[in-house]
Amino acid sequence: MSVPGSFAVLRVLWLLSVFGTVLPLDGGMLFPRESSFREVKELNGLWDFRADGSPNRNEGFEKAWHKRRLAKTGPVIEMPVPASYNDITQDPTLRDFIGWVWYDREVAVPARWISDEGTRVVLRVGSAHYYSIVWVNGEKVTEHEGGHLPFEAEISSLIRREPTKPCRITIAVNNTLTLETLPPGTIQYMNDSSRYPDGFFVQNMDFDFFNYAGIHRSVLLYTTPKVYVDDISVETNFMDYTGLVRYKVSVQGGFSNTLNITLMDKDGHFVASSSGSSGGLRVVDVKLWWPYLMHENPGYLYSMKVHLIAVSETSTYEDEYTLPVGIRTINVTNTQFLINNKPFYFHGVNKHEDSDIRGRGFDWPLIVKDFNLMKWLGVNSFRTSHYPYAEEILQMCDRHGIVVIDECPGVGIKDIRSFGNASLSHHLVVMDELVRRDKNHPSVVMWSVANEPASEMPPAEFYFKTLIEHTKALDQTRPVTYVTITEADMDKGGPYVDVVCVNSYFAWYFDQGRLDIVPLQLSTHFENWYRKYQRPIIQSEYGADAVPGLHMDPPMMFTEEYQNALLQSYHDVFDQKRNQYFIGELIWNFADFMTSQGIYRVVGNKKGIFTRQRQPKAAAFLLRKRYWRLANETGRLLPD
Ligand code: GCB
Repeated sequence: MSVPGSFAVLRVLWLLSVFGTVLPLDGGMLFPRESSFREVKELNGLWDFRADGSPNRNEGFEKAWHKRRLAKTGPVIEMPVPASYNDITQDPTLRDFIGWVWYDREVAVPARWISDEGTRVVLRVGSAHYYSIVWVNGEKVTEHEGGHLPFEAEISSLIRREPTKPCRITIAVNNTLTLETLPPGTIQYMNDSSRYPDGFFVQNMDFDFFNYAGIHRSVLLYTTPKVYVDDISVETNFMDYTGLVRYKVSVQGGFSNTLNITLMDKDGHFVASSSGSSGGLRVVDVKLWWPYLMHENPGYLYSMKVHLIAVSETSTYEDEYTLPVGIRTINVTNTQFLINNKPFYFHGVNKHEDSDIRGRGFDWPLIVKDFNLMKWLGVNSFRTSHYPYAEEILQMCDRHGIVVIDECPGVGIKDIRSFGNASLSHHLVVMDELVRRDKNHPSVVMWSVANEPASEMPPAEFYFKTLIEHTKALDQTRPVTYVTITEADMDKGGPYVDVVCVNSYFAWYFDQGRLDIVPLQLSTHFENWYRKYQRPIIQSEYGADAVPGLHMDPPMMFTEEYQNALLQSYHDVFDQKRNQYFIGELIWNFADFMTSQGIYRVVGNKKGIFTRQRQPKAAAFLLRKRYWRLANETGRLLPD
């Protein structure tokens, strides 16, 4: 993240220096894209489905449900994929189900994919929550721990074994959270037989959103040639009017090969080319990637075409993958967040992947609506609270110039037993998977390794130091943070983060109804953080629940007036600190969202400025006015 000196020096140093993104995982996880040499077949739609309601939730394994069609082993219902299964039926036991659920369907695989030995066929699940096991024709092909991130398995040889049969895909998914999952949870058995039936248990969690489960993103089959482009990493930089794209390509499948790299502009015109598995592309008259409202042409993307030819004694393999590339830099000083060396002020939102009926299931109409609402509001950024969002969402951010703080599912780490080695190892793997998936998105400007962990606990310091250092080693081009709420963090995690992201709920969880204390408490809070760490600060959450249509003046908690007044009292302090070290504000939350049932939530969390159905509350109009004003005051390109 160094600010460049002279272009020639920069170029040499930059090309010689160790590539900033080091990935310990086997293999890449490129988003499946069609090209002249790759095909994609979506397996979305209706799958057969059954929840394993047996007392130990293990009947499916005991009776090997994956060996036959699910419908042959018992009753099934139709289940849409992608979607959470929880809100699809009228059955409360399925909504609140804990344990294994089973999906299956048959697929007709194109004959050429089977007959052509030079074609690899890969089965990919965009995400399933939480633990998944996948079988093809009764044979296990992969398993994966963790929701929100993709996993895949090559199934070419398997489907060639019985070429005339349809291919049967079975996926078992378990949503149980334990002390070592991410997020963590505990299963509690209620053993008092005078109050609970035999075997009664509950899932406890320390986070504030419904633990939606099922196959949440697309299931795909895609092909590559036998020798193929497995992964691409790009890092970008610029000096004056010249951009640089440094790339690294990894090829799998053996054989000597030739790689040709071509960079094209948005109109498809040639810009630069190179060859070999790593190198640099020089872009004359570069068009930088700028955030929305910071430039008249935000989200500019080049296309980097990677073309592979591999020759063996008997065959020639050809592959092509085109990656969108935005050229931009990120730097952090003691007081500023710089994009392309200009100060960037985050005026944005926190979101959830959450909606009626679908739960956390991928849904294009919802995604496009949310982008339209964000642009209407004047939002230039969001945090993927509290887990990685779908890749298609990040691609939209790249195209529209919406800046992203990319958060892993490290939320609700509150129990001391969740700071052990097993938890840490898994958390490190999740960061590996997240960086591997999202490293090439220009919109992603910072990694968030956790939200509000119990950092006052003794093992937390080692845990977060390790996690943050690991993430910085994975990607030296982006800052790293974890989102904090407690003052205790000032002594613990603070030294390791590049940017202090702090949540607070003054006049809500504390000093309830006392809006008059916000200015004093908030400004003391900021001053303390800054004095201690000299790092820029983002208000990464603040807000108040408002039940839509509930009014009271003078304002009272839960009314639209109170939500507005609370936001306003925060804004006054933000404006005082904005020209010092305060670099951004992200409202909690963009929209109302579902939570577990409890006395603090009235059918979900109502801190949205939009309802769950995406209709505005009064706060949406307040925020819209503010964000457009901020865009005018902070977003203009400063003169060179
Ligand atoms: C927080 C959490 C978020 C909650 C929010 C709230 O601090 O990070 O997950 O939903 O507060 O509304 O309490």
